[in-house]
Amino acid sequence: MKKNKIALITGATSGIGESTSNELSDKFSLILCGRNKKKLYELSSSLSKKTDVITLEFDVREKKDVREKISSLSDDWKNIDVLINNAGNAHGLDFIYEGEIEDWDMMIDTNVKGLLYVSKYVLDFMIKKNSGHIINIGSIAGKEVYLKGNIYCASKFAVDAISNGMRIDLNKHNIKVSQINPGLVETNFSMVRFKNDQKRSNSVYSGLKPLIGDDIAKVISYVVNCPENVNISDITVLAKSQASSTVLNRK
Ligand code: NDP
Ligand code: 8X3
Repeated sequence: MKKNKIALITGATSGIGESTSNELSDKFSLILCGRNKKKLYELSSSLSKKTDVITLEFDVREKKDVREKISSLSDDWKNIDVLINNAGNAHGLDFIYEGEIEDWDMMIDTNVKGLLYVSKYVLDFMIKKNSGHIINIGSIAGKEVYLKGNIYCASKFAVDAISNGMRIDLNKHNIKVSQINPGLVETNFSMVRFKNDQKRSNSVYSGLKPLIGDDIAKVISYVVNCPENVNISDITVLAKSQASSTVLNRK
């Protein structure tokens, strides 16, 4: 291995996950996970100039696939130091009485259950070696509920509870758990939420300077590179123009 630490990143194929993959390539060997085979190939080709990279292609909702892919890692690669649970999205922005059940399933299955499946199999390795660091990507939506945010907020509130629960249960196993809660970050997030409606997606960020994936990647890099005795347990990161989920200083 070119680098002596290993990070596994879910949702590495876009937005925050892609930026984080780039940012961590200086100090980590990388296990990049995603569903988009072409994008995984492109990322791995470019980053393998800087570090050792392998890719795992799976949908985090498919527990059998998650188990098979993670347990297929060679012993060297099972030695994961950092897990970044980033894969996730919002689907829809509707009053709860108008929401689509398929959107609800997608958010709960991906943001909550997917995060749990990946964590379960990676934790098997971390517990054995009595060390590790889990970074869960929460959201300001997991701290405040906003109009029509209902199920997306619920999924991120669940992540918040899971992060706290993990930190408590993993304490005796010498495993750090950190949660990073971004506010508005301009990625593919709104295009997914609004089902490729470019105009609606643009309106989320109009008149303000939102965060970008690289901003969050730098925070993640800081958190994972803290001294061994330091754990940043929970951090909310907002654009300067954002004061809360709904208070935004738009020009
Ligand atoms: P993007 O849409 O740009 O990236 C989402 C990533 O998650 C993609 O790589 C996507 O892969 C992957 N993903 C989604 N569903 C699955 C799945 N079922 N199985 C495997 N991978 C999946 O959005 P962001 O980068 O913004 O989002 C990353 C995380 O940050 C999410 O957890 C999101 O909730 C959180 N977040 C985002 C904020 C924002 O404003 N952008 C703010 C706060 C939190 P694919 O392309 O294959 O779908
Ligand atoms: C993404 C931020 O405010 O769109 O988690 O829910 S928000």
